[in-house]
Amino acid sequence: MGFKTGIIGLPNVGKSTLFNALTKSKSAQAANFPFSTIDPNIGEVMVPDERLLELSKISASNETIPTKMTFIDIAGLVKGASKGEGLGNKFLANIRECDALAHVTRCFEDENITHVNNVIDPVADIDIINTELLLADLESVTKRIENYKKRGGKKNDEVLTLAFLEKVLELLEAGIPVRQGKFFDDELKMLHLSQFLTSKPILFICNVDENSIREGNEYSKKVETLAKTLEASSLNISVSIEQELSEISDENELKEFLYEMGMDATGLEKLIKTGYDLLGLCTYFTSGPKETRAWTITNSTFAPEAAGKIHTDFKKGFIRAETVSYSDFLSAGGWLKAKELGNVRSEGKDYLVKDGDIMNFLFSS
Ligand SMILES: Nc1nc2c(ncn2[C@@H]2O[C@H](COP(=O)(O)OP(=O)(O)OP(=O)(O)O)[C@@H](O)[C@H]2O)c(=O)[nH]1
Ligand SMILES: [Mg+2]
Repeated sequence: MGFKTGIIGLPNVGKSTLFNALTKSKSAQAANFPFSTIDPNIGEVMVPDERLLELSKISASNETIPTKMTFIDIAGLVKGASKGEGLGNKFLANIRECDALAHVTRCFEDENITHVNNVIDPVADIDIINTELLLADLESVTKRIENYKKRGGKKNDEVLTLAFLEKVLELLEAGIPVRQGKFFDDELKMLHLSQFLTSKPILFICNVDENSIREGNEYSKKVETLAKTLEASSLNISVSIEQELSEISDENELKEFLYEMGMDATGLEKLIKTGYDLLGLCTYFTSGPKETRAWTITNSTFAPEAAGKIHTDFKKGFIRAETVSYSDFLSAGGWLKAKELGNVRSEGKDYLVKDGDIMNFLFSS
């Protein structure tokens, strides 16, 4: 499974409708009552990338395979969830499995669509959810500290872990999400393993009405300001526009529709782009007559690790990688000419793969 982005938010704000539009499916029930989602809906979305199609054309590939991103539509959360209110803990466990969170906020007015708190106030809504995530982390870190103290371990790593957990506790008690803490390298490793809910990268999605898609509205502007103070990003998406877009399969028709709405990209494209930036992800390619394929890696991935995305044998038996940049590959018109021009480099295991690189891994089996 690819990188997992969890769609979270208050009940009835449009999470499942967005999920259906993104995954071009009707698999999630979307309905005008709170808690219509109970079990999470999981769907994969192909990551659109124009470079992939260009490469495939050049290599005359039989197959073109995009990389994918996974979205998880999670049940709505209400005040008291960390204490089991609403769908409580079940919901929190679903969030724990995600790599990043897309927090949908209601920034549209429509008196026919119920708001659980009866007033449109996305800043207050965000505060409710952030508080619940914070309380859930607080509970889990307190439990872990108690366990460590009970065991009374004196080994170096146990002492370090306890110190780390106490640092996390201090942050949370001050109402600061773990994501905003400053950690040293050795603490970052522990942080990665700890899976705190407030340490996950977060993106606020302002679900605005159709007329506000270009400029946003008074609600989305407030969310934007708040996101900055929380060191997070925000994105305006009109879920109802996305719903309409998802039903258009013809490329030209889609472009025309976007043009008419004054949009330069679909919400899905914007969401994926922001998601990649947020998670520090990039894409490399493999390209030949059999297939052209995109692979997702994190920035600062060494060549053997990147090779391991394709197959563990590629990583184990890694010898070296032939590498050419996207623009060189394009201007040369393929592997052969790029080699002739001296644009194909031979890189070893210390090479950090760059976004857009076309890679050919040499390995021993
Ligand atoms: N007017 C308007 N209605 C919307 C929009 N997005 C969703 N809705 C409606 O809001 C209601 C709730 O949408 P859902 O997608 O089920 O909401 P949810 O966040 O998944 O709700 P839960 O699963 O209960 O937490 C549905 O009736 C949708 O049609 C929107 O952009 N504009
Ligand atoms: Mg739902």
